[in-house]
Amino acid sequence: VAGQGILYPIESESRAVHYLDGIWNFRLANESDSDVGHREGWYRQELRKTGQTIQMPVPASYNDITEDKAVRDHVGVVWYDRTFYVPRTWSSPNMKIWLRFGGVHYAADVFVNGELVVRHTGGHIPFQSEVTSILQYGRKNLISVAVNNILTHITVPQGSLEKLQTDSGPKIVQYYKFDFFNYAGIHRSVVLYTTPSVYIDDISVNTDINEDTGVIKYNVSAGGEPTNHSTVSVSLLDRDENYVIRDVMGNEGNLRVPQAKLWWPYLMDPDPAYLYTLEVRLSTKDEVLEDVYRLPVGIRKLGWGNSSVTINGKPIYIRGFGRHEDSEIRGKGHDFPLITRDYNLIKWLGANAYRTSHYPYSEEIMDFADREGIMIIDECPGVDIGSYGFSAELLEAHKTALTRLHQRDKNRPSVVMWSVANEALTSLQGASDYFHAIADHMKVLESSRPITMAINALYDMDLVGQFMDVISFNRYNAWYSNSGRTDTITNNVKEEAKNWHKKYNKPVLMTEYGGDTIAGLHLSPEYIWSEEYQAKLLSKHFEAFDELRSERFFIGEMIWNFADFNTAQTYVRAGGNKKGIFTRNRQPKASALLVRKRYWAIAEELD
Ligand code: GCB
Repeated sequence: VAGQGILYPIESESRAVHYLDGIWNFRLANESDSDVGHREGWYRQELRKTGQTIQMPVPASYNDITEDKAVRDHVGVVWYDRTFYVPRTWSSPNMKIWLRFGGVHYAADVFVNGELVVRHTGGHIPFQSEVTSILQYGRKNLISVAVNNILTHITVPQGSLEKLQTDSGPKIVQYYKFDFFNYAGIHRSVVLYTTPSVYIDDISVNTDINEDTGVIKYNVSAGGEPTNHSTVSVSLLDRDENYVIRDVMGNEGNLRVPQAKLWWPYLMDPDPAYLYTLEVRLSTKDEVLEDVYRLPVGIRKLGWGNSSVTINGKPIYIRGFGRHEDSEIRGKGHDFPLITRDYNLIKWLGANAYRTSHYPYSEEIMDFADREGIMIIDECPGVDIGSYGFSAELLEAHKTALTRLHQRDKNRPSVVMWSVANEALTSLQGASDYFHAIADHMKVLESSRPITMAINALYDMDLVGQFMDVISFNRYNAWYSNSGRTDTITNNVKEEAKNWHKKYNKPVLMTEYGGDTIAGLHLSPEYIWSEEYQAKLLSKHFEAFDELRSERFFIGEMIWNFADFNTAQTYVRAGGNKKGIFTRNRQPKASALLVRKRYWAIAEELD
């Protein structure tokens, strides 16, 4: 449907991109009167004229930038603004200008030159608005953004607002059950970009393999006012930019690529992550410019059954972890040096996969996965769903979150599974109908990837595994249960995996296990919170996995977590969650070396 696309803003001969990242002005709205800025019209003029502002980087979470607890722990609305210029040359009846946000947590109201241009809810997904008629060309423009971090019983994820009696009177506090800090702000890039007035709104690709021929099924939709005279043509280029297929007409069809180079995960092939480029052209017979968009395409085929998930016909064995978008100072803000180092560490470990626990990660992070051959279990923000009840409104919000995630990531070869939730309360009454509806929704959106969900209910209590294609389970043996008793791990893990398989007859994956570890704390014989303990805890799991690997249904292992990360303040967290095999600053703990040895050994054996 036209107007639904959210293609990544790329430059081309028909498109210019202008980043609005940098230092913006910033102001908190009063916690006890969150509406004050809206009511008083703070967006009608520069924020500094309505009160005192401070400088705030974009992209970044605002929480850890200052020395002020009121900023870190703020509940409700904050305001950002900046001014910018738009070149006079952008003013043309043949051009449209778009304002696009990669992600703002949690809800955003965006104003340009005092006019509301878009409202969006859902902290991890891009949104945009056409602003052609609102901009002032060759003159100064003002952009103002009100960001609200409040989570309720019907947001995804859920949270709860409660009143706390403090020494200075009652205060509203945000509570949530999930185990990561509710960072907020303009987390990803803000861009202005141009398209011709009739433009490529969306592209969908789906790939298949027929012997050694790759098949790319594509669909292009146009936006603006496409007339009968507008035509779509597509071409395919190989990695060296040679045309493989040229100028096929039509907005949908199948491209056949003889002797196709397939997209393989990291290490399953000496030349993993092969990407073609689909070059899409939309032209009209009028004066309007031709639009050109280039989309990377990996040709691969997924399959799944009762005991395996396959890629290009070969069963996959997942070796990876759960992660977070999290780092010092910037919180959940996008940062190229950080994500580049993360991928270097992932490859250094010999890992081949991770889960985007517990929300969609930035598009830039996903691009790396496509280019490096890292398989992604793409998780929607449905973490701890049901903690504050299941309701019809929640279900709608959850479906919307899945629709948008799918819309954004549907073309990515790296995405090998959708995860519809993490640790929902799946043994509660109500969970069954709820997740039946969620699974149906996902299957309508798409049927070419398996769906899963990270479950922590006990296998005999769970009500929803029946709706999934792959059973993922999280379990903290010798941490939350039997702390200190690493001698209970191996058997428990083996038994549990087998029981899940017995119950549902589906492939089984362990998506979380681990223990908190303070880097530099050494206690021997191993004792909880020490580096020695983490290494022992992981190695006891490895013993279970090695035995399970001979059982065909067990398809992978994921450590919790890749790196330490920040959480809400509680007495079970020492400066955040410390279950990383890397510190928050991405330096290895002893366990990282152990994992590296294991993942490379498995790669050599299986890939
Ligand atoms: C879990 C959650 C994850 C937590 C982890 C922990 O089960 O899925 O979000 O961080 O446990 O460390 O407690």
